[in-house]
Amino acid sequence: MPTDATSDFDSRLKSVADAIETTLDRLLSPAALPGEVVRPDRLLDAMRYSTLGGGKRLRPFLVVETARLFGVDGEGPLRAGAALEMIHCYSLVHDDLPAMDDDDLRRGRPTAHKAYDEATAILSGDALLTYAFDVMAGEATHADPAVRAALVLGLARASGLGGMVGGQALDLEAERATAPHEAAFVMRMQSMKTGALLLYGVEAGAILGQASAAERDALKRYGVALGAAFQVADDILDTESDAATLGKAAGKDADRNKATLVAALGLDAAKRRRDALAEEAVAALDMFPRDRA
Ligand code: GRG
Repeated sequence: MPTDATSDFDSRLKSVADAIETTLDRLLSPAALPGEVVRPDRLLDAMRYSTLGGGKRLRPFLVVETARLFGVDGEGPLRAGAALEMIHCYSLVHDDLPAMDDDDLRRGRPTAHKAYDEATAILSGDALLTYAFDVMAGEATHADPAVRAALVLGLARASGLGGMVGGQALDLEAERATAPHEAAFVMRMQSMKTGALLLYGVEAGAILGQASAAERDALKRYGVALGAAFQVADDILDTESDAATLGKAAGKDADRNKATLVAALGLDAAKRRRDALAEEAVAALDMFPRDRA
């Protein structure tokens, strides 16, 4: 039986996801391109394929709900959330490629390189990455250019060398190593690979809301703990679903030296770590009104 708090959370998540779907659909329509260019229809189609109609939209949810804490809503947070989701979707498209995870399915449908072809999948990821910055820097995201510059800088840092892409590179390198991975390394790598974009969702909302230094500090502690909890939870789900299927899905990953907290600590300790991180995240929000945070 859902409690009032969980059903309220679920209905907010659904309403933000719907608004983000509409925003992405509009931003990725042919009308968004300047009239003088020859429209690369197949590329645009592949970008829409990988972006629309799926996903929990958790990162945009963090942008929209954090901005809302400061009374900011409407077009700005939706554009910032959509830009962040474009980066997330590009990372999934590239992560699924044969050179990386070589996956056939994503969000219950064929992956982009299966539905189109490898070159189109690579280019659609590239175009989503660059278009995200176009959207974030646009005047409709915020009237103040200093706010837009802070949003763009934060997004670049979260998604690049010191964030998601760097974390992915460390993860691939770690898999090639033969020694088991220390929990501290796994946490640092995952804070870059997955945590950076989740944390940035919260930070973008705080930038749009022009939060105080103390508020940003609390939100950062929340975002760091949430990102870590999310990744441990994902590792736990992976382990449990591999154990349940015990065959095809597990077979593909069976001989990989995966850098996960489940591998470093064991399943029970990983579950305790996940629960402690979730509590830490909630406690970091103490200074905000409980009903909205
Ligand atoms: C290839 C540049 C590059 C980066 C890849 C984030 C990442 C780095 C790869 C994604 C692969 C993956 C499974 C990462 C673990 C984190 C995770 C569970 C991502 C999926 O995020 P969700 O659950 O997905 O928010 P939806 O589909 O709901 O958006």
